Amino acid sequence: MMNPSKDGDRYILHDPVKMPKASGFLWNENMMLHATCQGYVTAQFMQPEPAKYSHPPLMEAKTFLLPEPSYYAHHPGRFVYVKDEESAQVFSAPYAPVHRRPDVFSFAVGKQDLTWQTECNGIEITMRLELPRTEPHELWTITVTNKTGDARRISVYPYFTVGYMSWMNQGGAYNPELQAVVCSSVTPYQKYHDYAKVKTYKDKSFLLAYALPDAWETCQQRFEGEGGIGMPESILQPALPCGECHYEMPVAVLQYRLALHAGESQQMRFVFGPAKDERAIADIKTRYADGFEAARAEYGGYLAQCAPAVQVQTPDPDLDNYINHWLPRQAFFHGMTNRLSSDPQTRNYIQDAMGMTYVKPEVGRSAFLFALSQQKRSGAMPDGILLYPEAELKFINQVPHSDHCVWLPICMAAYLAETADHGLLDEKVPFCDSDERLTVKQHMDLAVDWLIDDRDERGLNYIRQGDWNDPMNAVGYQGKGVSGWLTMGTAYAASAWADILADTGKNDEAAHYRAQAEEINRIINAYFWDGDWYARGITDDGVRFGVKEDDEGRIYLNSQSWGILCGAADAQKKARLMKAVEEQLESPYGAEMLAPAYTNMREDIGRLTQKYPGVTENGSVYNHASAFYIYALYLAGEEDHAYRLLRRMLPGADQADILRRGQLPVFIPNYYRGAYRQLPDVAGRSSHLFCTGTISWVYRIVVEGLFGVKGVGEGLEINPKLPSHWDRVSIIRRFRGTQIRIKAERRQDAKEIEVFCNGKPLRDRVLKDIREGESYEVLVVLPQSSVEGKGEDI
Ligand code: CEZ
Repeated sequence: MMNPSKDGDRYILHDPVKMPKASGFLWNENMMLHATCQGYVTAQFMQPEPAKYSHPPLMEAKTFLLPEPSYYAHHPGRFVYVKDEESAQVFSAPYAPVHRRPDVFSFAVGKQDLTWQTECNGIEITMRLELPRTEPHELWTITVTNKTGDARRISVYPYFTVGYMSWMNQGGAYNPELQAVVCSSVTPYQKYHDYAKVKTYKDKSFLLAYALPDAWETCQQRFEGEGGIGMPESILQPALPCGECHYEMPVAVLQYRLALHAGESQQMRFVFGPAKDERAIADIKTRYADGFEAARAEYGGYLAQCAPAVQVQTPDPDLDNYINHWLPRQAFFHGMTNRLSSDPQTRNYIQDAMGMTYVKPEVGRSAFLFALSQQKRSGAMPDGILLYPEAELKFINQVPHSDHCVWLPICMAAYLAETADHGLLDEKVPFCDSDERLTVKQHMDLAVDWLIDDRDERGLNYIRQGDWNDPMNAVGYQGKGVSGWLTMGTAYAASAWADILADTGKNDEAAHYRAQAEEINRIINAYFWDGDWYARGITDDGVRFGVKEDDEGRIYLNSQSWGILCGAADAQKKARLMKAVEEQLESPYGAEMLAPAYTNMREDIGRLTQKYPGVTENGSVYNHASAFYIYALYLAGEEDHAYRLLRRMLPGADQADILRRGQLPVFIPNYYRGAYRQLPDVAGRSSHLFCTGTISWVYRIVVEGLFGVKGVGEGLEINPKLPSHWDRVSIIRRFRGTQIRIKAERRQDAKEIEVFCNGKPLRDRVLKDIREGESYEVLVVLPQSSVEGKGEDI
């Protein structure tokens, strides 16, 4: 039985095995946590670098977020074993590690909590997980209910994995004063000067209980004995051994013997997390002693800061639910946490700031200023933004990419459209390598000029070891290779910047950048147009790729999307490239990033071609890239086509599709497996990675494209671009301090879009002089199948 049903802002899954990786995520200001329906959990917190308190069973390499999670028997998780004291039957909640099929099961993903319910043989366990606003504490409420008409004697064992903490020092013991299992470790290090950092770390993992346990165990091996994780020997004994753990793998497991009358329930509370020392654990115990309600209210207050730009009602309730609840939540998560990295990639940081524009614009504003304060005086942007003074560029940020300046004007344009806060451009900001403080406007000029200058004798942008596409590391490492996409990025950035300059009355400068964009577009068409679509780049050896002659990687989505966005593609080119995308890249799960996926290393392109076909950049339905294309389709006036692809970003609406993706529609993932024409059996599977630049673009698409409620200098432009099969929608638009209620409907007799506000026609479809607190009722009348506005700016 698989029935993910929506219940307001909560999705409920009723089967623990059909979509085993179905998951939800929770976060707060210092941690994030990803949990599956079966009870596996991946959690990390910042101190200030990402750290763990529930580790895998082997020492883990420090890396960035993996493209796809994999789960295995000893994967970190939070579970409850239950033993019937009379029959000795055992099951576990939510499902792993015993894997006994429950009689009743649900996994409910809410915006503020995750809840599992498992019933076996008349005993029901519900596990509810919440987080407080700032501290990395998991707040667990576990309720045990006897659903039968008879008295039952059972033992219940909350089992929280601690895993392999450290090769230098790890152990664990039950602390009776704290009523907690406390596992201790020393984060491994070798350089003496690291000691100063390590000694401040929260190197203890604790499981704190508010109900007195009858027994406990702290050593994984002693807990499991020969029975293994599926049937630990020690729970078959009357009592857990109450042992200590001395440089073995620690675990936190407690035993409660319960005698429950017919229908009786017992509730227990636990806190699980990292701590510096026992004193800190004692403080934590006091903090939550009166219950979790205060923490819940405080977290609710944090989430309430997320004020979505639109609330909608359309003929597609699942899409509504995503737009109204989950999209703003996912955007807020990205912008508030920077994906829990201390050196977010610059392009991610700036795009996440764009997403904040729609839910909490002041955070987006500060992020633009902060990013610009790390710009070089030359105009170049660094590969990552360092969020605290000692932070360092790590992983991919040590590889030079040349696209980071592109995102500044493009994303700032969205912020300015939303807020009309042109004062931002006059703020003075320093550089990372100079004390000079220049205005944001001057910083932006430098960024765009840097892009314009960073071109070869043909006028094409150097790619170095990557552009938006991280693993395209061999195209230009010799200093000659160029990127078609990035050249388009430069043209698009220059024209976005020209628009901003024109909006602030700087017409001459605007004309200069516009002319630059036009010239670059001419060059793009001369070097990259391949007859039916745009090529992706030219290698160090002068070989064009992403072209008809290529057996693999013949067509790349980004060069088509950005060929439209930058204005290089005329109507004929647009029509041709859209046809090519439809034929070669579109799949039932969205548009793929490239096709055919590479099956062999191309040494002149790089490690992208070594990735598994259909995975991440090698031809998956990479949602971030799909979002660029959808945005471009709205720009091109292709609303039906755009909606079709937008809808495919979300699992559903039908159950077969949800099953195939293996994910609930509570977030848009980084990608769905692609290479649909090569590997149809796995195509469509979700990556389950909920950190993705897709989100801010989907928000922009929803606001500017689908619902057409984009801010302009003087007010709100109203121009919905609904798919032709939608007859009506209603939108509540939160905008510049007020709420505007909009109803749009198709009418037989309508010839063109007409917009009325409080009964009066708005001729240019712009609602002006918006005053805070004033009420606005807008009616939009649309012709039967609107293709109005084709090719207009959005
Ligand atoms: O990371 C994303 C980046 O965060 O890949 C995007 C890029 O634009 C984003 O800034 C496209 O390349 O290093 C790798 O090979 C990884 O594939 C990362 O590039 C990737 C994801 O984490 C995996 O999808």
